[in-house]
Order: sequence, then structure tokens, then C-alpha cells
Amino acid sequence: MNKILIANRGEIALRIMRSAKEMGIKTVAVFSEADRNALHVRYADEAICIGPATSNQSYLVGSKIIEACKLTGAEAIHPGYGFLSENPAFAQEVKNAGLILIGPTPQAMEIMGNKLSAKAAALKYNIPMVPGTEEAITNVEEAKTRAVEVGFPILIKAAAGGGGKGMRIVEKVADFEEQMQLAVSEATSAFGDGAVFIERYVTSPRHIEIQILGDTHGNIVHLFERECSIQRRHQKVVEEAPSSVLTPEIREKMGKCAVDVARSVNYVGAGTVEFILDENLDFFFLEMNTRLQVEHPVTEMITGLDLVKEQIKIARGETLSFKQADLKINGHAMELRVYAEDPLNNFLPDIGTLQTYQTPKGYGVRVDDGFEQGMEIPIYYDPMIAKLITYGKDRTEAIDRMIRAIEEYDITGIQTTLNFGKFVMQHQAFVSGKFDTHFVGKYFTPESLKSENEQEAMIAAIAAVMLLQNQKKIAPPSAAATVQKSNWTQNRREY
Ligand code: MV4
Repeated sequence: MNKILIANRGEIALRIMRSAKEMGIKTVAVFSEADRNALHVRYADEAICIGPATSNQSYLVGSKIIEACKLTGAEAIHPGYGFLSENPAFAQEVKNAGLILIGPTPQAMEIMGNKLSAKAAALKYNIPMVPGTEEAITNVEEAKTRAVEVGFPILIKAAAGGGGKGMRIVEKVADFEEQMQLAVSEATSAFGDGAVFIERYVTSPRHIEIQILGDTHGNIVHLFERECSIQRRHQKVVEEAPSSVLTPEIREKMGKCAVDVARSVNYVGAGTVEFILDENLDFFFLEMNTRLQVEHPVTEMITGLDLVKEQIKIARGETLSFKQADLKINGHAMELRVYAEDPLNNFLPDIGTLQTYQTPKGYGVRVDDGFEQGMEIPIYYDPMIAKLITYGKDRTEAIDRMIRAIEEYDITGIQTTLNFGKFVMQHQAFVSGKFDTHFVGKYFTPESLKSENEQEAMIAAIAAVMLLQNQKKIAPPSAAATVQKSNWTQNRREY
């Protein structure tokens, strides 16, 4: 494999290119008209424009990407996450074109792309699953009977859904029929597939997922778990590895189950098996994601492996160079997703120009991003601008380092979720490790950030008055600095 095309943009495109470069593999970027000046375009050895800004005219058009491979002589495609990464039809087209997709087979993608077929495949291996229906429910009366057996509250899920889309909680039997009809029509319009099924609703779950790697010779290992419970409306905000609640025994059991789930579809490549964990630390398989995930860096930090390199080696047909027994967890890693969103305004996307953009540095800090100072955040794509990852000898050090790194990050021109991340890191429930998927809804209010902003504004105001009273030669703060919050000093004095 001499040249690969990266069918993605932003931080993940750069992330993939870095590993390819270290392996001596040439890289081809594709880009939309909105991304002409993007970093991933400059970083690649070659770049091809594949169309207008909107994703469905560029990054989502499989034929244009395959064409770009032909044009440049790229032999393989890394799809990253999102866009075409879990599209079995695209995976098949890539294969038909004589190219290699750095990822699983179209068959594995197809099975895992549907929650019911995923559960059916996993059933062969005695994997714990939440009680419910094994097939799509069609008859309301039958479904109602089953719901009563399972026990309320129950959750109606769309088989074709993912990431929490198309889910409805039903509290009591009287609400069932109405909720089911709503779920079916929602699923039909959102996914073109009205198949829904039911599960007992686990009321206070933790979202824990296991990273797996499978090669083309039948070897599958797991790379331990990631704790992803801190999310907002199904958008993950903070991820960490390892989870502070898993015992070595549960970890081993979950790991084995994850490997079995992968084995049930002869999984090849990097994948993630998603579980929920209830208050009794009982775990249940939910679904499998057949891509490299956004939060993969925390796994890299604790295992010392480069997951992109492993993906490429697997795609080249190499045998995994380690066995399960060779793998162990070292230290603790934390990831904060930095979104261009305003936490004080219901996390509305806040696009604009990065007037200041200075990333934190130093021991144990990793920033995976795709922007530079002066760049504009395009409105067309995901508002995630960076992933801030910290590593420490233990969880406490990873958290302390995250707080330090957040304070060191200097972004002006747009609002970001950095201060929200600091709120999470300093919250007693997060620090103690006693939290579930309801953390944000339960504890976060805009006021919890406003007080900090106001305190800082007050301190700045007092400092300004004191400086004026001192009648010393003062460096005036820049206009931007007085409007935008910066953690870097704004009251330098000269004598
Ligand atoms: C659940 C659940 C509780 N019980 N299934 C959310 C994402 C998708 N992968 C599966 N998800 C869940 N499935 C059962 N049987 C809780 C979640 C869940 C969730 C549900 C409602 C609101 C927020 C949530 C956040 C994370 C997980």
C-alpha cells in the first residue's frame, strides 16, 4: 500500500494522515469548496476537490471519492468517522472498483447497521442483552403483552436508528399504543424503515464501550473500555479510559463478550461494541459501531497503540502483532470534545472566525484538531473543532491536567464548550466517579458557568481599578481580551 485517500475532513483527516506519513504511505485529501484552505488539504501530498460545500454534494458522494482514487492512483480509502464510514453500499462499491476500504467488510457493516440483526448475530454467543423483543414488533396487542412481561418503563427503539435517534420511553401500558405509532412513523420518515422493537428501559445506565481489533486471519482482541456517559442529547462530551467503576473481573467479561460480538460477524478492522451498565454493574450489549470512533485517542493513550496504524496493517493483510495477554492498561486518559457551541445559549452552534486560537501544550497533553488561528469554522459540518486529550498516571492526574489544559487553551471569536468541560471536571459527581448518562441534565445549568464568568469579570474590573489608582505605566488590555474570556494574564505591569 503506497498511497491512501482519506475520505474525510477536519481533525480526523489529519489524524489519519499523520499515521500514514509515519508508515511511509502517501496521502490524498478530498475537499469541498468550503474546505479549500483547510489544514487537511495542506497536510496531504495531493488534494482533489470533490464538489460544493454541502456534504451530500461532496463528502457523501461515493462515486466522486472512488473517481479521486483512480485519478491519483490511491489504492485504499480510509473513511474516518461519520460520512461514508458505515455505509455498506459504499464499502461494496469500493471493493467492486478494485480498491481497499480500510475498515470491515460490507457484510459486517450491514449486519451491525441494524440493531435487530446485530442482536440476532450476537445471540449465537450468549451475550447479555436487555430483555425485550428479538424481532420487529408489528402487532400492537402482542407488543403490549410483551411490554407488560418485560416491565415498565420500556424503551421503543428503531432498528435502523443509531446514536439515540428514534427512541421513545414508555412509562405505562396506557401510553404504549400511541408511543408505538409515533415511533414507527418517526422511524419511517427518518430511516425509511419503520421497524421498531422494545427493551426494558434501564433508567440510570452508564454507557461503556469496548474497542476491538480483528485481523483477516481470525484473530480478535479487545483494547479495554471507554466510559462515555457524559453526554448531552446523545452527543458525547467527555470520554475516558479506563472506567472508574469496572472491576478487573467485569472488564474481562465485557472484553470477552465484545470479542464474541465481533466474532459473530467475522469482524475485520477496528470496531466498538457498545454496552450499558446498570446500578448493579450488570452489563448489556446494545450495538456495534463499525468505524474508528471520535474517542479512540483515550484507548491509544492507555494501550500505547496507534489505532490508525493497526487499521492500515490489518487492511494490508498483516497478522496482529500482539495477543490479548500482551495488552494492559497503563495510566488514565481523558478526552474533552471542544465544540463551537455556546453552553450559555442551549449549546447552539456558534460559527465565526477563530480570532485567537492557541492550544495547550506540555507533558501529557494531546490536541487533535483541524484549525488554525484566523480560520473560519464552516457552517456545513459538525461543530466539533478539536479534541483535547490528557493523560496521567491515574484519574486524578488526568483530571487535574485537563483543567490546566482547558485554562491554557485560548480561543476567541467564537464560543466553545471548553468552560463547560471545566465545569464537568470540577463537579463532585464526576470527580467521585458516581455518575450516569443523566449527568448533564441533572447537574448542568447555564448559571453554573455564568457565576464563574461573572467572578472573573469582577476580578478583572477590580484589578483594572487598582491599576488605574496605582498611576503606573500599564499595558492596556486589547479590545478582544475585554470582551472574550481568556485565561492568559490581562493585567501585566511594567516598572
Ligand atoms: C438504552 C438506554 C436504557 N435502556 N437502552 C442511547 C444511545 C443508543 N446507542 C442506546 N441508548 C440507550 N439505550 C435501554 N434498554 C439508555 C440509552 C441512553 C440514553 C437514553 C435516553 C437518554 C439519554 C441516553 C444517553 C445514553 C444512553
